[in-house]
Amino acid sequence: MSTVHLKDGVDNLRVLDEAVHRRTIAVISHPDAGKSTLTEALLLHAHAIGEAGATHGKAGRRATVSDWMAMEKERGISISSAAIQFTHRGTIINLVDTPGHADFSEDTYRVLAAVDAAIMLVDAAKGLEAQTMKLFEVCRRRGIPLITMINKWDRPGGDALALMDEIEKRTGLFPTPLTWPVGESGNFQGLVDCDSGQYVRFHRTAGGATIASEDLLSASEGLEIAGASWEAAIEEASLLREEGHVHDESLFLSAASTPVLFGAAALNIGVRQLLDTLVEIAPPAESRADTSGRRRAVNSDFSGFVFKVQSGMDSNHRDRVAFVRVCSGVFERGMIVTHEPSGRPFATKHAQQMFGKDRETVDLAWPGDIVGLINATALRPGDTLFSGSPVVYPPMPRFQPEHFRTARSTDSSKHKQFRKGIEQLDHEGVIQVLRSDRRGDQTPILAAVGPMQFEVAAERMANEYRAPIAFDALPYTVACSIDADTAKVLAKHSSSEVTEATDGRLIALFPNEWKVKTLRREHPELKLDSVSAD
Ligand SMILES: Nc1nc2c(ncn2[C@@H]2O[C@H](COP(=O)(O)OP(=O)(O)OP(=O)(O)O)[C@@H](O)[C@H]2O)c(=O)[nH]1
Ligand SMILES: [Mg+2]
Repeated sequence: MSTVHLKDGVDNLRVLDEAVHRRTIAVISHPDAGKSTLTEALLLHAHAIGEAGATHGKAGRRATVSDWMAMEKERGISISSAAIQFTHRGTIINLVDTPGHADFSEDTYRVLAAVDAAIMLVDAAKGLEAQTMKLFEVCRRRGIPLITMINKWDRPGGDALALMDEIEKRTGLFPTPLTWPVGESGNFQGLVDCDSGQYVRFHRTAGGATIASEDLLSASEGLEIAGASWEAAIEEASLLREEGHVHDESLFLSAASTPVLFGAAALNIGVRQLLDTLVEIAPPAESRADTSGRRRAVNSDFSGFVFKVQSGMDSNHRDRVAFVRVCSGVFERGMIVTHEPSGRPFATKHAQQMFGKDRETVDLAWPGDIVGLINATALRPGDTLFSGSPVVYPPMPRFQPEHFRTARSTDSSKHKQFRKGIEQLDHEGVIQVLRSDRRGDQTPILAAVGPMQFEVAAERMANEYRAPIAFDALPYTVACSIDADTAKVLAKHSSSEVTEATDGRLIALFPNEWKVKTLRREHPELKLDSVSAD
């Protein structure tokens, strides 16, 4: 293992240099827009995999590196975010494919706390769908620069100019196309490179498994080959250019404009252009604000924070992985850092680089990188790790759960496994585990953002912990954060239930909003706050 001494001026420069060559990016959108397919296509183009969809899904469906969970393969949807690192043109890209389904948005929100930019994927036929808008709002609040990719242009769908209008009207972002489609959606004949005016023609490959080779042709060749489609594309691209829709780095970085690219991820069209865009214009890893708003320079001592904890990624080892985003300094495997919440030293002996579910030992990591710390049982999402001067990064956003069920073991001989599994799901934090005096430890309450999280919990309990569970419905839809005095008052109200989260927070559950409103009116002194924190 090489040693890097940060006090040494030269190595300080090395950290800066490594940070400049890092991009940390999430792919976000409504379900099914093609995030996992695009992730796979980016890997293919960066030569990180030889063939797209090589790991097969159910019923011959194309599978992807990022959808590694059995349930993801079976259902063809992403359930859990997956981090992947690859290199393109000397730049290291840490890409996180996120689940689009609203039930899993807690995971996606956490990822957005850990990245420096995002690719907002838009299905050409559907435009800006509901969940895309929600995630866009999160990006806006956090000031995350967005690159827009209009996907599935091979299918009949929307009109390119109308999509630009929609983006501008609904997000307020000024769209600045970097590529423009030749041919209407459903008749994809290639791209105009808006900067050079060249025609990019693609040769499709069988099933989109390999890179679609491309020819870079002149405008006159474009006219010769694509005729009226070329003319229409040039006319539209010129119109936008005249109206000032031209990429401006500072507007993009301040999240005022969004570069737009067109493509078809499943056919690998427009993917190389996106990859180049990530290298050329996406922001590198930079200083990050701590809880007080102070920014810790990338070349100061090591610091990072946990944004995700996941177990069961490797069925042979049954271990758990804490994903750490490196914010400053150099991470050296084996280094002893401070675990900020406990103030205890933490040894980083088992550190790995993730590639979907595959991984390899990582000895050094730099600002922007995502490191998997294995079996780091003390780590929870949101925890800061540092060496040298102390720092605390903001906590992870927390969601308002709206679905509540009790979980019980259906196999009494599996009591230990049941406890262990529930505890692990609680530590991961995408489902919250609440305990109530009325029920005891045997039947914890699981609180979720969406009902699909229960299905995932049941499947994981059965498969990862060999502790099958059953749920019982609860008559609650609202959770409020309360204090001890409020708990005393609520104890007299049979329609609500006072519970305690593992971290000691008191949470009251109510059948509906109306009940909470009535209580507020009758007892204005009660503390009945939102559970969510953003
Ligand atoms: N025709 C066409 N189909 C595509 C394209 N990109 C993706 N698809 C298909 O769209 C479907 C959804 O793709 P995914 O990549 O799983 O979508 P996702 O955004 O990751 O979905 P979630 O993870 O569930 O949110 C799959 O059947 C893909 O093959 C494309 O460019 N053209
Ligand atoms: Mg997906």
